[in-house]
Amino acid sequence: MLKGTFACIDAHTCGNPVRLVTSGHPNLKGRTMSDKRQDFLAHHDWIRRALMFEPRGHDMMSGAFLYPPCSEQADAAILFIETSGCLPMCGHGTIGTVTAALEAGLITPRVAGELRLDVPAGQLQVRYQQSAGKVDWVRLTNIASYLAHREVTLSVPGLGDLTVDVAYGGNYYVIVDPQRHYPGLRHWGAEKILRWSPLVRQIAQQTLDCVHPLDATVQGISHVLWTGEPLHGDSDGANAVFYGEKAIDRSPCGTGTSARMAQLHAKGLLDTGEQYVHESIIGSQFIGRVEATTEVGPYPAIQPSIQGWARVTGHNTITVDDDDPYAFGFQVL
Ligand code: PYC
Repeated sequence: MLKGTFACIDAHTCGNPVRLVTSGHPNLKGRTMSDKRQDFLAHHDWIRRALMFEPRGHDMMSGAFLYPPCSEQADAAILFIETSGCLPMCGHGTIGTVTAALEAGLITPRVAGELRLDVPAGQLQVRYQQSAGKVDWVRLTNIASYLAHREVTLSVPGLGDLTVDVAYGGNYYVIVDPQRHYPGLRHWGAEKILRWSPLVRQIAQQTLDCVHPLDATVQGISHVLWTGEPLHGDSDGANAVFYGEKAIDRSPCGTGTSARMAQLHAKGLLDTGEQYVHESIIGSQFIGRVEATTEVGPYPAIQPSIQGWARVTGHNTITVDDDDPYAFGFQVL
C-alpha cells in the first residue's frame, strides 16, 4: 500500500545535503515548533526514516519541511529532519531551505532580503541576497549560544585523556582542540574522526549534564566538533563535525560554528563584533560573526550569525510503499 508521496527539492549547503520536502507534510499538533517537533517524533517519524535513511538517503542526509509560522512576526517555520532525528536547529539546513524555497517561490518575504523563521530552538532572523532568481548567500542570526562546560577531561579508552569544552549553538557540541592525544584535524582525517567521535560523545554524555535552561526538550550532547588548521589563508579556523552515527558535516556546520564562536568568546579569544571564517573538512567556508552578547538562563551568551551559500541539485518525487521491505529505510552501522 502506498504510505506517502513526497515532492522534494534536493540541494547542498557548502557541500552538505539538504532535502527540502515540499509536499506530503503531516499535520503537526502544538503551538510552537518545539511542540510540533515532539509531535512529529512521536507520531510521524517513519517519514524521516524513509526520506533520510538508505536506500533513499545516506548517512549524511538531512532535510526540512516548511510550515506556516507559529508567531505573528515570522514568515515561515522549519522542521529539520536528519538521520539522527529532528534537530532543534540546523544552520546548513536553514541556508539550504531558504535558498531552495526562495528560488521555487515557496516563501514570500514581507520585506525583500529579510525573513524571520520559527524553528524548534527559537526564532531566526535571516538576510539574503537574490539576483536573477538565484540566491547568492544567506546570513542567519542564530539563537543565543553559550559555553556550557569548560575544560573537562574525558578518559577515552584506547585514545587517552582529552580535555574538551561543551558549547551550545542550537545543539550541544563537545569541542576538541588539538592536544597531546589529538594532533588536529589535518593530521587525523575522516577515518579517525568516525572511529573516535561516537566514544567521545558517549563518555561526554554520561559525564556532563546538558539541558537547555529555557526548553528542557533540548538536551543531550549530539555532536562532536574537532578543530584544526584551515586549508585557506582567509579562514580563521577549521572543523569537522560528527553527527548521527557515521556522518561528518561537509559544510562548516552552522550550529557548530555558533558553538565554536560562543566557546572562543567566553574564553576571551573572539570579540563582540568580530568575524570568524570557519572552514569545513572539504575546505568550504561560512562567515560567522558575534553580533551581540546576551544571556541564556544563568549563562553569559552570544548572538551569533552565520553566512553561507547553497545550490539546488535537482527535484524528485519520493514514494514510500509498504510492499517494499526497505520502505522505512535502513542504516548500515
Ligand atoms: O549546520 O547546524 C548545522 C548542522 C548540524 C548538523 C549538520 N549540520
